[in-house]
Amino acid sequence: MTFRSLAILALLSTFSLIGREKLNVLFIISDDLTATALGCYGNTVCKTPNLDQLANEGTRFTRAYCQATICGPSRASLMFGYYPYASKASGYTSGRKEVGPDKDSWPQYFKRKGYHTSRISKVFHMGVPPDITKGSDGADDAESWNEAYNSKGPETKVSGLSEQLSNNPGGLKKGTGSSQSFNVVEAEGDDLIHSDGKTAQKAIELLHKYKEMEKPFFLAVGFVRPHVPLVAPKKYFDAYPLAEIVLPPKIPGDQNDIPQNPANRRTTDNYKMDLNQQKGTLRAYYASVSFVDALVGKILGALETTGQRDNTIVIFTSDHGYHLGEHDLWQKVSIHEESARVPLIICVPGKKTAVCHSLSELIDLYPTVSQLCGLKIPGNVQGKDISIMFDDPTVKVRDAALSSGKGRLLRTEKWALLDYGKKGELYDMEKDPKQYENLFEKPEYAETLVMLKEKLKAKLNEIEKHDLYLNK
Ligand SMILES: [Ca+2]
Repeated sequence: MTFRSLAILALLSTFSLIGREKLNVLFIISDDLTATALGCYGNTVCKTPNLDQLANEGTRFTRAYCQATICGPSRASLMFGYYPYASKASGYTSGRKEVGPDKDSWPQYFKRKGYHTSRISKVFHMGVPPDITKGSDGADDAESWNEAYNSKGPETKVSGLSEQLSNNPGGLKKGTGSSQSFNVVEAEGDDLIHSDGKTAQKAIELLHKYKEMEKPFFLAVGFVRPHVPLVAPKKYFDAYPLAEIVLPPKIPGDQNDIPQNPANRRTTDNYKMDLNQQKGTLRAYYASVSFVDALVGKILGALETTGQRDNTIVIFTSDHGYHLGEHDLWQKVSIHEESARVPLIICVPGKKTAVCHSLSELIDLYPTVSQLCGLKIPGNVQGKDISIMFDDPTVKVRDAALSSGKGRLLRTEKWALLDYGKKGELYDMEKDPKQYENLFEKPEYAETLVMLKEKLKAKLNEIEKHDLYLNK
């Protein structure tokens, strides 16, 4: 071999190293999954061994918050890096038309920086179940991906034991239609009949393919469970006998100091659910969560067997939380803790395992993962780089987290202010982490309330002033 060909060979291997030296990103997002349902977040009934294992290997964030307690705006926010207030993205949108064609989404930015980006199923917003039964793109952003796949599934049209566990599915006020009722199917057959089963299978196929690829990958995998309808293979239901299901405690008068407004109307009373229906809903939700957990396990297994675990950042989260009967509330939209807090587990190669109690927001993912992958953080994104927390989980980057639904949540370490304009809720999260005693109208907390309202106002002003079209 001549000196020249040796030099070319060395140059080529350097180039291929540049590609593979960058960490890959495996981003897994579940739909409507509350942290309280996971074993690693303290649930003693719901079985989530694979996610518990991931938490043991990575950093588990205990105070991570979504920016909106509804699918569409939450996903638009985390995927484009803007608060819902700034982008005005709400409803059935990816966020693209609101932020404009010249802004990169999180994966699009990685794509422009040399990553191969791919999507499987619901990452940007999709209607569940309509977009799933059609196998359509939903409100996807095509510019973000090199390749994208939808996972068509039968949802409630599958054979199996079918039940409707809310007696008044369409009877709530506007905005809570039948797609949000508790339809349950204990499905016959295996995982692969379902949309999520197909999603995991496609993810495994791509991980095998990417093993040989020059470029690093950004693979986004979206599961649609435990979003309703609560359809999953029967074997996951069998793990939860109805008699073993325990509802959250029912405290007399618990609903009395919660303002009646659109944020808080998804109640047991409004859904007209008896005790067995409430337990049945919880059981079906747990079955759906265990289904997702098993599929996550399969994907992580493929990451391991293809030898890519050590050079891939793994992220697991959800678009928002969910109520499972706390305060007799169900579903999302509420800005109480169970609905606004999200599970967030991030496993970064080479970093120690940790539990991080510092406040963080889903909008922080875009800048943080950019930083971890050695990419300059775009100046226009509104989240914060929290990558330092992987070296020291006690570091605090934020003094408050902000979320929104039909109202706004300002969450500091000690306080939760749920602001609905004139009315509101105030909780001392150190003394009352389950949010039973609303202090909003108590005179002795008037000063605290003023302090928190000013903090919220300052935060919102800061977001409004942040010009979307500067600093790119
Ligand atoms: Ca959702």
